[in-house]
Amino acid sequence: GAISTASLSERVQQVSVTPPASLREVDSGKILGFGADLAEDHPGFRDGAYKRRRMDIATLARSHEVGEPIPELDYLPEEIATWGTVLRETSQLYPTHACQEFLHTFPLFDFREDRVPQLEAMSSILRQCTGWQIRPVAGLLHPRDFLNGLAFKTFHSTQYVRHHSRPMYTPEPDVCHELLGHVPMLADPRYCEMVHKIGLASLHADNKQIWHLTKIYWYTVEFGLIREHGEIRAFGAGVLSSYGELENMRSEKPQILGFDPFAVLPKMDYKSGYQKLYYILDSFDDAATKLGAYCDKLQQA
Ligand code: TIH
Ligand code: FE2
Repeated sequence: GAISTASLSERVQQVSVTPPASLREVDSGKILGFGADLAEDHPGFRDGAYKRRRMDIATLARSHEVGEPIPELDYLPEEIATWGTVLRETSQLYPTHACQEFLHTFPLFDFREDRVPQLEAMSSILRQCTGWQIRPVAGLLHPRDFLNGLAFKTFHSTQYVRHHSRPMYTPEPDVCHELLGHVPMLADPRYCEMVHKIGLASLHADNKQIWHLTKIYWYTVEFGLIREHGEIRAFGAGVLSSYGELENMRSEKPQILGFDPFAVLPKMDYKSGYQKLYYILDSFDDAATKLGAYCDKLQQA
């Protein structure tokens, strides 16, 4: 039968995704939100000095070239104080709330309350542990580009500090979230294997599949829990970087379900506070196997 023009162009669009051949071809400039553009409900919206600072840091990220060291930032006393508070408070909960992989790698980074770690120093430790690296980004990156970065063992990271008025929870990624939530986990080889699978699958994914992979990423890398000796522990970065979220995950409030990459996953939500639903893994190996099966199916589709 004849193919209508509409369905033909749809099909052309589906197969015309040209995946990046190297990290240089992954665009780090499509920023969806945050960065220097703060919404009205952002805690820093009425703070002019904070907004200017964010603008400067965003400009620095935009000028970074692949292969160059990440520029160092002289953090201001107020930013150091915020980082110190986040580190001090979350650290109190790690021994009882964080997964064993996190507790194992955390000391490698020598985190101190009086110094915000530099992304370049963190990146070089990661390179030695797992071969992963950090690339600076101005704000929340477009999901396809962000996921594609994972295929090249690269984690796009913000460099600014959350607003000092709300250290225990922020609706956006900031350097405290990247450093405390993501960096220690990216020093664990088994965990990295799972994250790499998501990245590789994203290279050839169409837009609908990118959306599902983003949700998979969200409910594992950002808000995932793992079962350990009958206890519920956090490995998701959004949990590990937020004192409030760590408490929330152990409270009676949220629903906790077993993770399945084939299942329909609910819409992501970070604007209305703590998560109402978390997914739990039995192990990273198990998750990598399941994700492998999902990615094979993607490639055949
Ligand atoms: N809510 C996290 C925190 O306060 O550290 C940051 C985010 C994680 C994921 C989206 S925003
Ligand atoms: Fe994150």
